[in-house]
Amino acid sequence: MVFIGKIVNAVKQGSKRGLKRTFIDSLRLHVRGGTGGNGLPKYGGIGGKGGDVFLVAEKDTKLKRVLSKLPTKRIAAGSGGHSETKKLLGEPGNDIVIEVPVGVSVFDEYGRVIGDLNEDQAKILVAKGGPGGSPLTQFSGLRGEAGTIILDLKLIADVGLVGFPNAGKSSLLKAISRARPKVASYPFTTIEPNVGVLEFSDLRQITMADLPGLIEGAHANVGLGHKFLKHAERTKLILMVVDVNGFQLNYRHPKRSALETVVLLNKEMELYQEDLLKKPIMLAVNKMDVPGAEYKWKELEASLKDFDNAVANFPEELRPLQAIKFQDIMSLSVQSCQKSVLNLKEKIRCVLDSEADKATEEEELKFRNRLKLKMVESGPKLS
Ligand SMILES: Nc1nc2c(ncn2[C@@H]2O[C@H](COP(=O)(O)OP(=O)(O)OP(=O)(O)O)[C@@H](O)[C@H]2O)c(=O)[nH]1
Ligand SMILES: [Mg+2]
Repeated sequence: MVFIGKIVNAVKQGSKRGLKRTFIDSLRLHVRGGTGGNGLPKYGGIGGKGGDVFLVAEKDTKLKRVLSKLPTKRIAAGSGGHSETKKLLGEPGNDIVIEVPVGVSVFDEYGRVIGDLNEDQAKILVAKGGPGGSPLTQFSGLRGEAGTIILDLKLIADVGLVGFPNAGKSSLLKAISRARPKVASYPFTTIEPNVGVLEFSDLRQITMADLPGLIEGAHANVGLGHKFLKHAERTKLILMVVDVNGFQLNYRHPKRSALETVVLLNKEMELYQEDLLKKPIMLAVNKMDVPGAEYKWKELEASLKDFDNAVANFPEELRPLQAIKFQDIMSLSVQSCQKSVLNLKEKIRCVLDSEADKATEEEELKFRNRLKLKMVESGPKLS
């Protein structure tokens, strides 16, 4: 109990830095393209172009490694060579290629998107080198582009686990994949996301990200805040995990029933980004092995059948504007019922497969409509 108190205090008192030290998911860099080399007016020589700065996505790297590889956060590509009598065309400046993890979005300092690096080896230009001196520039080489860029890493996983602390999210990932996240009986055990792979007998693989626990008030940066919810943005399915016994952070906080935790998670997700609620969301109610769980589950199940109504009866400050429409709701015991875990694994696959089918149908429909339109415009005229 004393330990829980310490953790909670550490989190509350803003010494979160200590907890989050190991995981970097955002990085600010200053990039500058090289200056173009000067031309040689006497002989019409053209200066070399300044080098460019690129980012390239690399499967196995981490933002932390990017930082440790760079000598400084100010990166400048090489300048172009000047035009010389012996070499009228100046040498181009050296490019710089920075390897970043797959899943990085790049923004400029005003928050405008420069590009997304969602696939291995995807490459974007972040600072163009200046042109070499030529008659257009009175033979002086021009400066390259320069500016601050922000790299923001969002994990790419098919499924994102969202829940209050201690609900058993990491235990589930451990039981369902080969990942070995830390599991413990105090809140905020997971302080950085982990990704595991669910393997099926037909070699199909589904990735699942275990995210740090959310608590009520996360939108106001309570606990670890909303920070990690951004990783749920790119998942195809959100799996909400709740403890059938509910949750209480400590004696100073209200005890929340399982239904209340579902509603509060609904609200926190909505406050983070309404669009998250448009994704397919499944609910897994865990710890069914504890005494009295069956009764609590029956009660919860009844309320979830008419979730809109259950939400409407909540006080305004806890109530989300929009109640989640769950794709599937199930109870399980990660710790003592392997069968329930396997059942969940299959259901996850079913939901993802039916989502993929829906997307394919939509694509086909769009394609057929485009084809029809073309036929009307340029096909044979039928009277
Ligand atoms: N009785 C019971 N305990 C469980 C079950 N699943 C997990 N636990 C226990 O619940 C505690 C919390 O489990 P975690 O997997 O660390 O929970 P979490 O949701 O990842 O927690 P945070 O990382 O703090 O957000 C651990 O002591 C687990 O052993 C279950 O099915 N039944
Ligand atoms: Mg955990």
